[in-house]
Amino acid sequence: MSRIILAALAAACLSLPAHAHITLEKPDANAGQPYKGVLRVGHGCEGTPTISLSVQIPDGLAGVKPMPKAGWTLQTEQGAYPEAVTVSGQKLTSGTRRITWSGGRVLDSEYDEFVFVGQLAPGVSGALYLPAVQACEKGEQRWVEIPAAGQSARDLTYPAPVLRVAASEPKAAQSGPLRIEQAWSRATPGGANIGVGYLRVTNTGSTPDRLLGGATDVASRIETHDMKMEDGVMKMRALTQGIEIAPGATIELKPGGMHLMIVGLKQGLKAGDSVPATLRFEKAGVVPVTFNVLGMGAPAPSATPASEPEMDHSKHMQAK
Ligand SMILES: [Cu+2]
Repeated sequence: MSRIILAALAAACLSLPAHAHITLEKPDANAGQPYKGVLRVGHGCEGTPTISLSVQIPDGLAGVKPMPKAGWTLQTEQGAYPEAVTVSGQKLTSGTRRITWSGGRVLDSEYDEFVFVGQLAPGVSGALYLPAVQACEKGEQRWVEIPAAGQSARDLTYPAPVLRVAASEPKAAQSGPLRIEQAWSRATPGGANIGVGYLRVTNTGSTPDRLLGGATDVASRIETHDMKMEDGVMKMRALTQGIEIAPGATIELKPGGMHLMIVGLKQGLKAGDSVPATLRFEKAGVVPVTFNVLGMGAPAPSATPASEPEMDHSKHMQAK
């Protein structure tokens, strides 16, 4: 029994060299949001005390301010951003690109934290790396390695601290009284020439409108469709009259119900793709929209009941 626990502990230690690395306390953040970075230093270099820590600020992290530390000297390097970042209505074109805390002393047996605050640009997503250099009384450790494509940070000896940023929700498209939200699609299996489109439309006006279909460069056309039970079988049919949106109503196109059919795909849709398209309404006219492509069989981004029947696209492809 105790041998099993020891073995498990040993395995955990082997698979988690991260305890020795310089890491961010909060490795996940959201685009367009403020971020407080806490760099954690849990050891020195070869037993000698840490006397300085320098961290590079990645593109997409703007308006950075370091927190001073008693007993440490603070230095920053300023520089231009590759793209201006708007922070609370203010356009920032440059700011802190490197922070160095020096002159203090953290023993190898001690732990310390180095803190800054900043703002993540609205358009940023994915991994942001903050290469850090830890100088000690003897030597330095350069936490600057960035994993190559397909490589894990675990394979690296000195991985740079990483911040994983989740993309912000795309803003709702508003066209006159119509509000279009959460347009999404699903990855298509190889060879499929048909895809789906889902979204939510709210009519905030006082007259009804009608979604008639749409267009996109990646396919021949976009049709409005519905699902219907016929003799116990779920069947899909084209809604040739479109989909009416009554004043004040919200229509949700979702798996198992009314949906958009992206017909005649020129190439497969891959998870992570953004598909620009236009929707055509009877009154509002042509409205641009972007479909975020989720995984094959992904549920709607908003919580919808899981009991919805799946549509069968194979039949539909034969019926074209
Ligand atoms: Cu369909």
